[in-house]
Amino acid sequence: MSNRVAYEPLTPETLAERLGQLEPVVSHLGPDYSQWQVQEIGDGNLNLVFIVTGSTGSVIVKQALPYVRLVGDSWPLPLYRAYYENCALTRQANRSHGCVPEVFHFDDRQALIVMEHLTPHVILRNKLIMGERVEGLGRFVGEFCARTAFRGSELCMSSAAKKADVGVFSGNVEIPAITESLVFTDPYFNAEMNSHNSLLDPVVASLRANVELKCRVQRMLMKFASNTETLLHGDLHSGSIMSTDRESKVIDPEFAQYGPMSFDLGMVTANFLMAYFSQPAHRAEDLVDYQQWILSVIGESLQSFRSEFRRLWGTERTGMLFPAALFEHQGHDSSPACEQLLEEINRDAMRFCGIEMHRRCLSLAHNADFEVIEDVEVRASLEARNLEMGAQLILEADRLPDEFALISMAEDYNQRNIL
Ligand code: SR1
Ligand code: MG
Repeated sequence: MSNRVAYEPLTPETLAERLGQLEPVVSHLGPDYSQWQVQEIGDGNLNLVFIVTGSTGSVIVKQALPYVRLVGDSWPLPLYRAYYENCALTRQANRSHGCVPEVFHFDDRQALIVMEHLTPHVILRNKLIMGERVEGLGRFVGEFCARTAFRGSELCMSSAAKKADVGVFSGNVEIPAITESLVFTDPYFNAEMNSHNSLLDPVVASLRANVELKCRVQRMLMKFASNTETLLHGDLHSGSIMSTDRESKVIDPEFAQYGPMSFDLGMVTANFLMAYFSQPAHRAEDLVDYQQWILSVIGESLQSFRSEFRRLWGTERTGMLFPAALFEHQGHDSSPACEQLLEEINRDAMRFCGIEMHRRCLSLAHNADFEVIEDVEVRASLEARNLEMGAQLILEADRLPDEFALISMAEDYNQRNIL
């Protein structure tokens, strides 16, 4: 498909003919495009996603739509977001090798990315709802977050290269605006696109009446919007991770933007906590052990983040920040500075975590962990634990020294009868 052809959404009927001459696609699927099988699998909020299978393999074709799919064409969204997603995939592939799908082809005009079909991987959120374990998950997540955070920052990059890249991503304004409102603002008032389980009304009213909480969240929004420490994935939840029983990959960085190093870590931790709190509705057998396993994933991801960050600090600190010239070359140990930074990242991650726990129950785009629970009373009792723990994380993150404290807080809320 030529870059000169005007944008047109693909369909299962037109895809093979439109992509049938593209060498990077043909080389994966085989030349006879009349034999390709095309299946639209997009169940996300924004895009078209197809699995295309030919005689010699399969690929994923992802195409942006000019509107928010979840809402419809009343909410337009620029096609150029596919360009930023492609930029993010390229950078993540370099910074965290083997952790994201390989890109085979990008078409700017068609807002289309052809990439590796991860198989037999499935969306991690579905595995968590089914009670399936993934070997090495915590370590994978922690290392991915540490490598992308560190290597995308001026701890590693030159000032000029990093600032040029901030410039590249600065054209992407609508996508951050979605997060700014849906994540940080809408949950805390009666916004138009919000919805929540009405049995949660008293809990929600108390959150929305808490001015200290709203101020703290707005302070975190200020960091999110103004701090350009590193290139974020921007939407790292369990629907943005695909896993087998022993391997994981991160997908869908269409919300990539420059932001604070703590953001991705906080978001993904929130999604593990929501998986944890929702479990009593998903299983009776193996409940205790499975919940413990999720907590161990949280613990391992936070520990792995720290240990990988420290390793990179020691081996790849080649950027403008904390240069060896100021520390090691003067005979001064820089590790206390690294520890201080890690403490700050952990504190902010816990606050972002609490905010994500709120938004997934209160604003647009709830998560399936709770949404698939049919009994609204059961669902409300589990969501209430999640909402209240989220508030404590936002307000008291500075009293939470490490993952052990986080895990015992989660165990405590998991026993509470709030409603
Ligand atoms: C309108 S987009 C809603 C949500 O979907 C994405 O996955 C992001 O989480 C976004 O906030
Ligand atoms: Mg997504």
